Amino acid sequence: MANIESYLNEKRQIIDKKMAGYLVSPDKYSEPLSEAISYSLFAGGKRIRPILTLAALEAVGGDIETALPVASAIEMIHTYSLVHDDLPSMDNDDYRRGKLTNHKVFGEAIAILVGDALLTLAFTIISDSSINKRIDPERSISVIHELGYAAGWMGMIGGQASDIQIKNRKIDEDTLHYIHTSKTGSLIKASVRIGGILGNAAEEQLNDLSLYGEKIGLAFQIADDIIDVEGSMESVGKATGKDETKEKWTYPLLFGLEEAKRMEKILVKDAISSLDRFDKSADKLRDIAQYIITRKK
Ligand code: GRG
Repeated sequence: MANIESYLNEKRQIIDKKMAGYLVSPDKYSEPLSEAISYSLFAGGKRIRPILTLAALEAVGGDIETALPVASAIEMIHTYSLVHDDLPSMDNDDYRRGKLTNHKVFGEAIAILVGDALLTLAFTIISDSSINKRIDPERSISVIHELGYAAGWMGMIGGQASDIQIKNRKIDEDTLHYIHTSKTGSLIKASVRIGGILGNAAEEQLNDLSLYGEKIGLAFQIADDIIDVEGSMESVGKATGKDETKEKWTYPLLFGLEEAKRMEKILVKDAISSLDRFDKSADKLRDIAQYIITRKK
């Protein structure tokens, strides 16, 4: 756990460099949009999802160079979701990652297009065989399927839609569990699984990674809810205390802050236990699980 920050920093820089290489404007006409895309993509995100892909790949003994394009694409999908989530018709946020949100700077129409461009660019990168020379086509199709499923109606979009639809209504634990595991958990779980898939994981290993991904995915959103209660605009880089004012149901609101903290700890413990069959090669995954609930933003 001691050196997880330096591992995260090192991997963050590698991913940022890789992503920058994909953001070259095809022509002068598309330059204004690429400025808006870069604004959000390089606004200082933690890169936790692509790092999970790399760490899962390491756990099964793969070479991280193979996974960098796919990991970059995963971060693009995540950034798209944040840009759209901040829109006036969604969460209506003015700040994200410590900066004005995309639509506040470039306008709503451009922010929608930034999200669309990032989502489609992600799949363009993953399906480009000249970029992914070391990944066989069948494996690429598996990755595309994993991501389409996790980021779409069956995952992130489904959860986001429910989250919006139940606003201002009290919900039960099962519904909240569905929203958190879909809206946030699906992409996190897919990020881990994709690392395993790219590293040619055995079925048993992939099952263990799936369980790990599921547990940390939920823990991640509970931690996010807790940070919303305890953090400040300065420390988090976005408005805090919003969940309660909008009567959006969260774990701290439904169970109380202390119980939510107990639950995230249990999830992390279970996540780490699901890696029992792995040796030291999964230590980074174990450390990331702890980091997820100790982070301050
Ligand atoms: C398609 C119109 C349209 C909208 C999509 C899918 C969606 C809107 C939003 C996704 C839901 C969402 C934003 C979930 C919250 C997940 C979450 C905790 C985000 C913050 O992730 P971090 O902490 O952020 O990893 P950084 O900034 O570090 O990348």
